[in-house]
This record gives sequence, structure tokens and C-alpha cells, in this order.
Amino acid sequence: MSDFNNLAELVIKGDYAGAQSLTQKMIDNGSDPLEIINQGLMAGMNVVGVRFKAGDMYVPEVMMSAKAMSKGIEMVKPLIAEKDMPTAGKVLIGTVKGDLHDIGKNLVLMMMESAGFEMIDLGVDIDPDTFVKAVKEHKPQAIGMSALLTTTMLSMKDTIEALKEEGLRDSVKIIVGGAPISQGFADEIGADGYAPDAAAATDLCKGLIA
Ligand code: B1M
Repeated sequence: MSDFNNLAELVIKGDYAGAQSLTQKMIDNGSDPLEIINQGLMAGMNVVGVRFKAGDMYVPEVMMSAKAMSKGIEMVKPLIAEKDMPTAGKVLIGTVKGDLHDIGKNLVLMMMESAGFEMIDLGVDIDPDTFVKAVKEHKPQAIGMSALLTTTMLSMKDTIEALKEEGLRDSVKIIVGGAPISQGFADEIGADGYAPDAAAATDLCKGLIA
């Protein structure tokens, strides 16, 4: 097996120490940093995304894989010019106002980062004004909102209304998710899309931004 395949395999297994040491070996041997990312680290994470979607991998395993991938990326990133870093687009993500649940949101973030999105994490308990300010500051192509409580999901609607008031609604795609959210709710509040899980959120964003 090539070093690239071995690296992808270490990411799939969530072996971050192994991924770090093989990444270092590949850097020392002069492998192209972008190829290390694309053919090793991200290739592994793509498999994880597919397996997670199919129910063959679970949240803790995905988190370990994402950690392995991030550790490797941290090592090769300084070797790549900023302009050459692969990016699928810039996405802001946050858990809505009043809601402190962030495990699912972080999983979405990690999965999307693995797919090459530049992710800006606003954190939890994010009110509509903070989303609006962040859109003005970062000019993302998409916003992701997460809610786990039936009492907080309406804040997604308020955020979309706030973006409309500021004339920013059409500048970004909006995706929503979280346990109480459904496609019907997403349609009702005027979001561009709903995703039931992190892998689906990644695919959805790829489609919307492309
Ligand atoms: Co809370 N909690 N919690 N909780 N909690 C739930 C959500 C609840 C269903 C438990 C229950 O009663 N059975 C219930 C909500 C009931 C409701 O509204 N219908 C509940 C409650 C009531 C509360 C409190 C009010 C409890 C209290 O204090 N009385 C309180 C609220 C605090 C607040 O937010 N203001 C509270 C607090 C907490 C903890 C702090 C203890 C902790 C959160 C820790 C943390 O996140 N850092 C917690 C937890 C852990 C849970 C449960 C047990 C697990 C949630 C979780 O992390 N799931 C949850 C019960 C349950 O779901 N079984 C529960 C794993 C995670 C990977 O899944 O977040 O669904 P999930 O994310 C999925 C998808 O939804 C999707 O992708 C992920 C998978 O790939 N997804 C997106 C998520 N965001 C997305 C965004 C997208 C796309 C997809 O696009 C942007």
C-alpha cells in the first residue's frame, strides 16, 4: 500500500498519533503537501463520511477520525501558501440563541472542514445580531444553524428575518439542522436547506455553494 493509502487508513481508524508520524515521514521524504492532504488525509475522511452516513461508523469514531485528519493538516498547512489551500467555500456555523448543545454542531463543523470548507465557528447561544455581524465581517458563502431544543428552533427564523432586514439574505445560503428540525420546518422559515446529519450537511453545502 502507498503512504497515501496508509495515511487515509490511519484517518479512518482515528489513529491520530499514527497519522501524525506518517505525515511527518511523508513531509521528510518530500511528498507534496497538497497531495498529503488530498490523497491521504481528506481521502480518509471522505470514506468516514460515507460510512457515517451509512450507519457503519458512530459519532465518537468520526470525532477521532476528524482529530487524526486535523492533526495532519496542522502539520502540512505551514508548508502550503494560503492561496493554494484547498477551500470549498467559507461557512459560518453556530448553535442558535438560548441553546448550549454543541456536540452535533461540532461534528458538522469537523465533517465540513474535512471536506475542505473554511469553517468559522461562532459557538453556542448565538443571537440573530451576532450572526448578522459575523456575515458582514466574514462574508461567508453559507451559514449553518444548529438547534437541539424545540424552544430555541424559532431563533433560526429570527436570524433569517434579521439577515433580510439588513439586505444580506441573498448573499448567503442558509442551512439548518438539529434533532427537532425537519425539511418542513426549514421550508417554512425560508432556509435553503436542511440536513439530518453531518455528512448530509456537507453534501448539501457542496451542492448549494457549487
Ligand atoms: Co440536552 N436536551 N438539555 N443537554 N440533550 C436534549 C436535546 C433532549 C432531547 C433530552 C431529552 O429530554 N430527551 C431535550 C430537548 C427536548 C426538546 O426540546 N424537545 C434536552 C433538554 C430539555 C435540555 C435542557 C433544557 C435540560 C435542563 O437543563 N432542564 C438543557 C438546555 C440547555 C440549553 O441548551 N440552554 C440541556 C442541557 C444539556 C447538556 C448541557 C447537559 C448536554 C449538552 C452538552 C453539549 O452539547 N456540549 C445535553 C445533551 C448531551 C443532550 C442529549 C442527551 C444529546 C444531544 C447530543 O449531543 N446528541 C439530547 C438527547 C438526545 O438527543 N438523545 C438532549 C449527539 C449529537 C451528535 O446529535 O446534536 O442531534 P445532534 O446532532 C446530529 C443531528 O441533529 C445533525 O447532525 C448531528 C449528527 O451528525 N445536526 C445538524 C446537528 N446540528 C446540525 C446543523 C446542521 C445540519 C445537521 O446544519 C447547520
